[in-house]
Amino acid sequence: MENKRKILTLCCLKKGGQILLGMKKRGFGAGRWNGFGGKVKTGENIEQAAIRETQEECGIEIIELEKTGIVNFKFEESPEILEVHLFNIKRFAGEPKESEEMEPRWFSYAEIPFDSMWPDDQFWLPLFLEGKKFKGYFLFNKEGSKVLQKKLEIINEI
Ligand code: 8OG
Repeated sequence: MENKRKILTLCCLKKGGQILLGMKKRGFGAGRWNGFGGKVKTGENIEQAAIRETQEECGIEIIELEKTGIVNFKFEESPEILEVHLFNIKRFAGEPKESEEMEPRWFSYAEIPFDSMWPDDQFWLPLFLEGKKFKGYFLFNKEGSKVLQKKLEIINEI
């Protein structure tokens, strides 16, 4: 059977040795710290979706962003592939503020709460923090609590 593919965005912001994460308050991934993003809507491109979602979720206006990764996720026994385009926010305006969906907070790199994040993040987030570009594939169990298979490759260009 042909796998269905859903395109999503994920934006992360580094500043002064810290990373901004948001606690997802509702919906898919609720209770986990994550970057900002979501589904690409009809009529917008992937970058426009990334900018819109970040503004909606934490009030930050992205001025410049750079794609640094593409990661495909699949859940065991589901045909759907989530293709997540990961962006580094290079320039922005405004201050992070809480929204209905997310509660933002700055973390030093040593305090990143990996135990309360998607279980794949511990593998690729260190590469992101080092400024590397990468592509990856993660297969989760049905509940999304464990990584069953992983592929992660550093690349020069996306
Ligand atoms: O619109 P919604 O909030 O449902 O979008 C889901 C967000 O979660 C989107 O930003 C992409 C992101 N996301 C996944 N899977 C994973 C994952 O395994 N790790 C991380 N860090 N983010 C993920 O869809």
